[in-house]
Amino acid sequence: MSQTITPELRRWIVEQAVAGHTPESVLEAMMKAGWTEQVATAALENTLEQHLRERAVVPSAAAVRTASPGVGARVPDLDLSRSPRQVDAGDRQVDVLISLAQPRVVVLGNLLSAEECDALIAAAQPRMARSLTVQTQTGGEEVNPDRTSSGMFFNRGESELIRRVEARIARLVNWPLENGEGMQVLHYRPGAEYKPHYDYFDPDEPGTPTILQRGGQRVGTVVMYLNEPACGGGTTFPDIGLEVAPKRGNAVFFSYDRPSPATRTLHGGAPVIEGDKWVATKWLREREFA
Ligand code: PD2
Ligand code: ZN
Repeated sequence: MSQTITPELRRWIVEQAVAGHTPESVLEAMMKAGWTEQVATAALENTLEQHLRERAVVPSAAAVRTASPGVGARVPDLDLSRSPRQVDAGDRQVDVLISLAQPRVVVLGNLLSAEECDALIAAAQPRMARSLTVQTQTGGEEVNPDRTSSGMFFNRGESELIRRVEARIARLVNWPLENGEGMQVLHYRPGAEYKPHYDYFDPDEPGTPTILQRGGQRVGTVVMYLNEPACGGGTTFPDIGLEVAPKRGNAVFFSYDRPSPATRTLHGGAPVIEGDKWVATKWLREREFA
């Protein structure tokens, strides 16, 4: 005898489970209704497993919106109360070159030494591939035509150098090291650019709930310049008319308390006109990025 598991039957099984009936009693009821034990058991297991998977994995878009950080949410930030000129980042005094309140953008000098920049490029070079961006349609990754650079990700804490830079950034912006994604290195050749975008994940994209399961939203970015292209390659913030010069060892930090264009954190990598450009980006999440 062939018995079909209809959507109505699935719904009924889930309702029984939610109402607190034991699987044994649901099985008994199904067998009374004419189901063979073997088929009823399979239908029950399959339906309840699927229900638990769906419930556990992906929250609804509305739930994601409610769970997103909002206006005034705590975000990474530098403490400039002691000095508007320098910040103690633990193992290094970092220069503050420009500090903007809204949007929160801080241009930093001397975040990395020349040796650290060179060592990051050397460690990244053998692992470079055409850059992927997180695909918010699906939660996967894909080659993005707006990003003509090549790139790689370091694993968090993977070497002494990476640990040192990660600890420095965590101290600098007062944000737990565990909330940082693995550092990304990008390499732009002449003509390559990164068109203006937001670094947060768009809550309206279907893949975003899956992405947010690991650490929540992005709430801050640190772009570090590892070398100096001969011409072009600044980091632009079109909404506020700011362009940050790519100077070796310098960096730009910005934060965003909600995943909205109202943060005015639209930014891009202007085309490199001559020479190469190397940057390292650290994205900071709301919670531990495990
Ligand atoms: O390389 C840049 O200047 C740049 C610009 C915009 C990097 C990023 N975004 C990024 O890595 O998110
Ligand atoms: Zn960006």
